[in-house]
Amino acid sequence: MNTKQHFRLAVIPGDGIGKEVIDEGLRVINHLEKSSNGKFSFETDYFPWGCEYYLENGKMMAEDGLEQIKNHDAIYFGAVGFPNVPDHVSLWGLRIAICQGLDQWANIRPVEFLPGVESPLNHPDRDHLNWVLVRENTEGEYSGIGGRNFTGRGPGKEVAVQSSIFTEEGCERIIRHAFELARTRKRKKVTSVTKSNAQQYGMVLWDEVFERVSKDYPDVETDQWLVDAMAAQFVLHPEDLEVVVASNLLADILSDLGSALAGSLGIAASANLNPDRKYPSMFESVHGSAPDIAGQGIANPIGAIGSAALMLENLGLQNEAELINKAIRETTKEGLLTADIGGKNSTKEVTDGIISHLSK
Ligand code: GGG
Repeated sequence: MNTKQHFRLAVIPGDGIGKEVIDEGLRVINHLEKSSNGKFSFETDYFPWGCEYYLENGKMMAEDGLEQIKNHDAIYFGAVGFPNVPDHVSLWGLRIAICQGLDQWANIRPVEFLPGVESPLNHPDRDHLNWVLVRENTEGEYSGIGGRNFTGRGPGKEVAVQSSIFTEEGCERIIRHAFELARTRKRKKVTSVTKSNAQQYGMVLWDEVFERVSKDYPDVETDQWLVDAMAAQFVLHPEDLEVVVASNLLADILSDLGSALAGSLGIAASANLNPDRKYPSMFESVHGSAPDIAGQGIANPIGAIGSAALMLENLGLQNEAELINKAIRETTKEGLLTADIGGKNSTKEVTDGIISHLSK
């Protein structure tokens, strides 16, 4: 438990609706801080990194950006990407640069079904479903190793190579993290997902590590799936899911599927953890910058506010994190909803609703 009561946050609003939803999360944090009677306080340092910064400076973040944020207690991140910069440039230049540079190797993405939120999932126990994706966050398919056009075979014959890296240490630490997380949950179950019938080196190594590590956790139920079958399982038998651990790319895809089943990407929160606590962890909603709705005041703030709750929990403020999560559920239950989840409310109205429930 962190006993420090004054926290320095590095705030990176980023692009598009990232800027809008981060303001809402900070409003919630400010409210809790004011009501805490001095129990805890926050100091925020803003970093204007993102696509606008790129267009002015030729890079997504400052040259010494990691140095500037690495001594903060946590990083609160909006979203990255805008149509004026290629997506792979913006993603690698900011979000992945931070996750890899600060060794945030565990990306935790809970899938929550909220009361009053319509879901495409027709399931008798829908309101009680919840599971969590544990995403390996620094290697795998995101190794960044590869190249294009190196054969010199001429127009129309370009070749691209994209390599994945699976290290035994990298697999082991994320798989252990999933098992430890499962031990804190009701059902105590870990599902490992790969595509090891086709990816015969890295993902076979992953499977072997999973089988070895699982022997240290005899109290935790396990199963292993191929990702294609797991995608169907998400839709057909989500009640069988508890903690789902997978590689960088596979868990990214499955977490979008999970949040879409829960109603919208707009409600999905996430934490990029450095569990070793050598560097700060980073908290961000799962959704992207949504340029199509940016600036209209209609973005769903719940993903960012839920991410703020994960951040407070990580800083040792468990009660406040629970208060936020409860307030989110009460707000959706009473029908205060943005358009992505079938409502007509604005970003600010939903946050106001959440803040009003914090005080009740
Ligand atoms: N807040 C999340 C965000 O900005 N996501 C951008 C994105 O495209 N992420 C892809 C990934 O995490 O692999």
